[in-house]
Amino acid sequence: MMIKKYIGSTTHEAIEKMKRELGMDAVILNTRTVKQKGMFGIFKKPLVEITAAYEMDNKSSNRRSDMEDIKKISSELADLKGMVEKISYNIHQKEEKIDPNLKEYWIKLVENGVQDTVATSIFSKLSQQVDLSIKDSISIRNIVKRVLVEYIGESDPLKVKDGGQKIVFFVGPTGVGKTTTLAKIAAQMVLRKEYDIGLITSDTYRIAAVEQLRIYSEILNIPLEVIYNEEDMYKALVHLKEKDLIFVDTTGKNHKEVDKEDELFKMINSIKNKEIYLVLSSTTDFVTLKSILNRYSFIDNYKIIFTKIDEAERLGNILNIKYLTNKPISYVTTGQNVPDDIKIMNSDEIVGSLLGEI
Ligand SMILES: Nc1nc2c(ncn2[C@@H]2O[C@H](COP(=O)(O)OP(=O)(O)OP(=O)(O)O)[C@@H](O)[C@H]2O)c(=O)[nH]1
Ligand SMILES: [Mg+2]
Repeated sequence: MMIKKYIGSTTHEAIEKMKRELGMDAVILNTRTVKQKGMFGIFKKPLVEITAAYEMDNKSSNRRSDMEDIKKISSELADLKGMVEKISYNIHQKEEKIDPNLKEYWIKLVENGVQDTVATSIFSKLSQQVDLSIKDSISIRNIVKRVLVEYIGESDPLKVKDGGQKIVFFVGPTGVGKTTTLAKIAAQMVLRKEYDIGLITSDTYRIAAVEQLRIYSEILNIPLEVIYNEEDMYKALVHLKEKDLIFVDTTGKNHKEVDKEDELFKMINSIKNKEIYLVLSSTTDFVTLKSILNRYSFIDNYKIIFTKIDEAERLGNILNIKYLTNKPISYVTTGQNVPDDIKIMNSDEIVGSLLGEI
């Protein structure tokens, strides 16, 4: 702290001088009157002297801005506290409505990313239908598992009727793993010599996309047709007419730009004996997934593949999305390796993970 004195003919004048030099942060320690110097000083009006204390290097203004920051942070903390209390109050209220026998399962599901509305709806129905109060805890656990497995449903993976042909489209958002997943399924079928397979790619948006599939077609020794428009598609189908399965890779699309009038969807629509896989990443949040599903809702018959479950923290979205769409979830993919990192969706395993058993 530094000390400085100011003299003025009035207190006001002395303070003004001090403020001009030291700003608003100086503190007045003392005020006193002093006689003017000189021979006739004795006859003159006395002057006012103030003693001011101040901090060097604007420390005091820093301190003030620190104080402001602290005030801001504590008001934000208070807001956050309010929000957390509101959320936990809401969750608590929602929990309250759950049959006490099911509460621990409800909490597990919600902790694992199942929407609380979905968990509540499933368990409300269950407790309306079954008197759980007369069941022991092991039976309740088994009932809950059976019910959840039923909600997740059958995987309904790819099959071809003897002598038939299927044209299988992989559509979905950018970068979710459409091409890799197509390659995994194709490679496994080639390795098992199960079906005779051909590939088509309409993803000519990037040269690298065609090359990616060309590499797989060469390794697997299966033909690849590159198509640029709808007419090319019909030509490619002639070239591949003897194949049991024709896999079609498509360009990843920002779901906000998906339009059913796109040439791709018109072409898909014109094809018979098809299966459409909507490929979704397990790492996408629920709100975005919901919006993707809305955008693709004009396709009536699709199945779902969930990719990248190895990267997801929680698998709740599998149940959320099944509940929302009631479409089969056929495959889950578990890593980048072709062809190994893919499994037919196993509802027992998913439920085990949702209940924290795996
Ligand atoms: N961790 C993990 N990565 C995966 C999985 N499946 C695919 N990937 C990776 O995701 C990235 C994108 O895969 P692609 O198959 O090219 O995705 P895409 O949907 O065809 O992409 P676009 O054609 O660009 O829309 C690659 O690095 C893949 O190796 C998976 O199950 N787990
Ligand atoms: Mg691709």
